[in-house]
Amino acid sequence: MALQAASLLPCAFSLHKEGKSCATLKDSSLFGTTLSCNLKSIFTPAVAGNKELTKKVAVVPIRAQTAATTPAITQSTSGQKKTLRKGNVIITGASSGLGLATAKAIGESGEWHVIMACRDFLKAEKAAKSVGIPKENYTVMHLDLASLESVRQFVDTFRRSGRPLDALVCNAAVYLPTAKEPTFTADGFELSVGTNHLGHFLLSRLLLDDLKQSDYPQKRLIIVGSITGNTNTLAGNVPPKANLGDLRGLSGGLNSLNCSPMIDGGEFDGAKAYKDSKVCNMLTMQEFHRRFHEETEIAFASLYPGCIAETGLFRNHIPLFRALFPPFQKYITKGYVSEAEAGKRLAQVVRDPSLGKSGVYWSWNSTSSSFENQLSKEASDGEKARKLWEVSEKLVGLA
Ligand code: NDP
Ligand code: PMR
Repeated sequence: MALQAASLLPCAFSLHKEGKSCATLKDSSLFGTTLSCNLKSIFTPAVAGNKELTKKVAVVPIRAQTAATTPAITQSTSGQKKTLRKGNVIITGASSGLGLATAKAIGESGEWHVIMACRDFLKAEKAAKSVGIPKENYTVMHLDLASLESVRQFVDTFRRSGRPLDALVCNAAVYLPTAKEPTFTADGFELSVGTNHLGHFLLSRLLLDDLKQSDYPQKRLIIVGSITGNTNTLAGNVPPKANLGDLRGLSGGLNSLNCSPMIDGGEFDGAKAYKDSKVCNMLTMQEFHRRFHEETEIAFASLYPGCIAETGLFRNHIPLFRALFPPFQKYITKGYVSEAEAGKRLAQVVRDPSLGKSGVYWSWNSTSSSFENQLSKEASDGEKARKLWEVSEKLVGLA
């Protein structure tokens, strides 16, 4: 990440490579923040492992079929599994942005069936049609991550469909940077953490059993993270910074009644709540890896797909931000990626044999090569991941 961030440094910033390393960004009403940071300290902790992966997972021939019912497995003479069916992937929030672009990249191949898990059924159907995913390659299923009941219903509906589950992509998110007051999920959790983390936590915990049962050669559970939750990067140092503290707000239920709506117990801040939720996403992926990878052979992964500056994620930001954010990312930070490119990147994490390593936070360099990135201290804190897991289990009714 450090390398990536360093290569993205805006030329307009005052940057001294030697002596006092310091980049100062003047306050900008466009981006609503003043950032004065010591680049050396930001970049030093992160060592970008910008290298091609060496571990190759056995590539297994997959022949497309139109129906995905009972899997047909045969054993080859070499002892390798062969499957004759399509893979099945659930993608949450596939009605726009990254989720839709990923559904398109995967759904048009003919080798996968995409279950688009979306809160707005009609919007998702129209979106799938508008990007031209062949209708035999996708199914829209209703899922509102801001309701634990809806998550449970979704899992039931999916199981009734009779499809095996080979990959799950936790992609949906809300970002509420201009909210003055918190809003809440059906279960009374602050909306960003409730949707982005707790809804996905319950979903992935319930669907773990389904993934375990899959006979597909590569089983994957992917939780989308972000650079802005990682304080070992320049982007992650733009205030307000992610910080889960001792999880006292989360332990209290994030409901603003007898506790704070923020994970760390502080005052409500919509932008921080989103970044905190991304830290939760990245910690959850690692805790899944620690608890289940060896036993299940499922690969757990997270990623930062690049700055997809034109998606619906910024729908609640002020219009001036929405107008200037894409050129800022394209020409100043050079962190911009199109939805289509980001969708291809996430699709790689779903199905590319070379990205099958578990416990990895993937990123891409400027030539679109993937590399195993380094998470911030907090986003890789094993003890915090364990505590987050236990508190989240209680909140979603699993413990
Ligand atoms: P979008 O707003 O385009 O996509 C978010 C999706 O989440 C939408 O389909 C939305 O549904 C869905 N969603 C929101 N709330 C719920 C809910 N309660 N239940 C079910 N689905 C819901 O944003 P992006 O494509 O940018 O974001 C996708 C992921 O990428 C997020 O995890 C985000 O954190 C991550 N990301 C984005 C970056 C960027 O630069 N844009 C950078 C790094 C990571 P609907 O269409 O109905 O609104
Ligand atoms: Mg950021 C290396 C530079 C870099 C990158 C890759 C991003 C990505 N951002 C960078 C730098 C900066 N941003 C700088 C220097 C500033 C101050 C001017 C800045 C500001 C900024 C704002 C106000 N950036 C933002 C916002 C948002 O509201 C977005 C956000 O934080 O959403 C949570 C955002 C983002 N910047 C990114 C990315 C990927 C985002 C989008 C969201 C996300 O993390 O999912």
